[in-house]
Amino acid sequence: MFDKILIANRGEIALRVIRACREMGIGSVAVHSTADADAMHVRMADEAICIGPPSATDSYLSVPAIIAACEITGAQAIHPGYGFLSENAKFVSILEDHGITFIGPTAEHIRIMGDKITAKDTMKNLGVPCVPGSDGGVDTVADALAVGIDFGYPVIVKATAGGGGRGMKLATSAEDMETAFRTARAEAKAAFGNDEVYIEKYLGRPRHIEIQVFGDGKGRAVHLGERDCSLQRRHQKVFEEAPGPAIDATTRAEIGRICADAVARINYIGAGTIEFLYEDGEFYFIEMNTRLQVEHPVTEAIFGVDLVREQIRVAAGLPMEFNQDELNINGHAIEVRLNAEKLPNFAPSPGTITQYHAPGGLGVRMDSALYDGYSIPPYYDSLIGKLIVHGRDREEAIARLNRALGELIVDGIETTAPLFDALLLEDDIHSGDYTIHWLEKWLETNLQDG
Ligand code: MV4
Repeated sequence: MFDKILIANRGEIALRVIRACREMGIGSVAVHSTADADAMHVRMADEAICIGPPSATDSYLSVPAIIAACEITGAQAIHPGYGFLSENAKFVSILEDHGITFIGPTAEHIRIMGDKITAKDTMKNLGVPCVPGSDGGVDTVADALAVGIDFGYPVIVKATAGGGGRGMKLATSAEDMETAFRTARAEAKAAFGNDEVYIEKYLGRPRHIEIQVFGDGKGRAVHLGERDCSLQRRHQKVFEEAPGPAIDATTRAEIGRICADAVARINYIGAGTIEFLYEDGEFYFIEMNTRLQVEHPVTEAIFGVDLVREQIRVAAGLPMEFNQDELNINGHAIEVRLNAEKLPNFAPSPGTITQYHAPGGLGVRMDSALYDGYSIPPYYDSLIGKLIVHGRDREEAIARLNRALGELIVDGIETTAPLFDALLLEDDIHSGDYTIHWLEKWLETNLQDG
C-alpha cells in the first residue's frame, strides 16, 4: 500500500480523498494555488504545497508543478478527484514515465472514452445498447442527410471530442441538417481543435440514468446500480438519486450485468460511470466517464461502500473488497448540490462566509470544504457543498432532505439552497416523475430563469 498520496484537487472532493487516506493510515499531501492558501483541504491534509497562482491552468492543471510536488514530498500516487486532470490521458502517461501511480484508469482507457465515437464503438462491440445512429464519424452533408433518412428525424449531431452537452446540434428535419452539421463541425473545431462529428437519433423525453461500475484491472468488475441524474440545468446536475425511481430490480440487474461484463472484458481498473439515456424501458449508451463522479455518495450510501478506499486499493494492486453478490441496496439516497450562486439566474456569488452550520443527524452527510470566515475565491467551480441524505425508502430520504435543508446555514453569500426548498413542494419530485427536460421547464415558469 502507498505511504503517501497527493491529491491534485481542491474543495470538498479533496477532503473526501484525505478522509479515505486517513482511515487507511496513508499520508496525504494537499496542493493549492495562492488563492487557496486558507482553504480547508490545505488545513486538513498532513502536508501542503503551493503549486502556483490562482488561475487553474497555472496551478491545479500544471503537470510539472504537480509532479514536482510529488517528488518533494515523496508521494507515490496521485488521486485526481473529478474535473481538472482526472480524465487527462497525457497526464496519466507522464505519471507512468515518472513512476507515480495514477489512482484511476489507464491512459488508454481514458483516451478511448474521451473520444465519443471510439467510446460508442467500443461499447457497442462489448454488447452495450447504444443510441441508433451513424456508424462512426460523418464527413459530408450528403452522408449526414443519408443518416437522417435512415434513422428518421429529429437527429442530433454531436462532436466526438465533446461530451457533457458541449458541441451538440439538433436537426428536426432534412432542411435543418446542413446548418446543424456545419455549425456542429465549426463549433467542434473551435472548441476542441477536432471537427469530427457523429449523428444519433434524437430521444425526446429520456431520463439520464448512469451505472456505477468498478473494476480491478485484472478482468473482474462489478456494478453498483444506477443513479438518476435527470434533474439538470444547462448540463449541470443539481439533484441526483439512487436507486432511480423508474428502475426496478430486474432492469437494474440486467443493465448492470451488461456494464460490469463490458468493463471486465477491457480490464478496466477503478471507478467508472456508464451514462445512458433511458426511454420507454430501453437503455441507450451515450458516454462513459472514467473518473469518480461528484454524485458518487448516493451510491456509497445505498451500497455501504467507500468508493475512494476501493480506488486506492486497486491502484495499489489489492483486490476489491466485495463481489457482486455481496452488493445489496439498502434504502434510498438523494444528493443536492449547493452552489455559490444567486437565484433566479444562477449568477456566481463568491464572497466571505459569515456563518456556516452543516446539518447532521441520522442519514445526513454534508460534504463541504466551507468553514466560518472562509472566503470563496472567484476562480473555480461554484460547487460549495453536497448534501446527501439516506433513508429506508425514497419518502424517508425526501423527508430527511427537507429536514436537513432546514438546519443548513450558509450566510454571507447566496446559494442554491432555496431552489431545493422549492423543488420539494412539487408533486413530480415527490413521485419521481421527471425527465431531462423537467427542471429547465420548471425554472422557466417558476424562477423566470434567464
Ligand atoms: C442526447 C439527447 C437526446 N438524444 N442524445 C446532453 C449531454 C450529453 N451527455 C448527451 N446529451 C444529450 N444527448 C440523443 N441521441 C439529449 C441530451 C440531453 C441531455 C442528456 C442528459 C441530461 C440532460 C440533457 C439535457 C439536454 C440534452
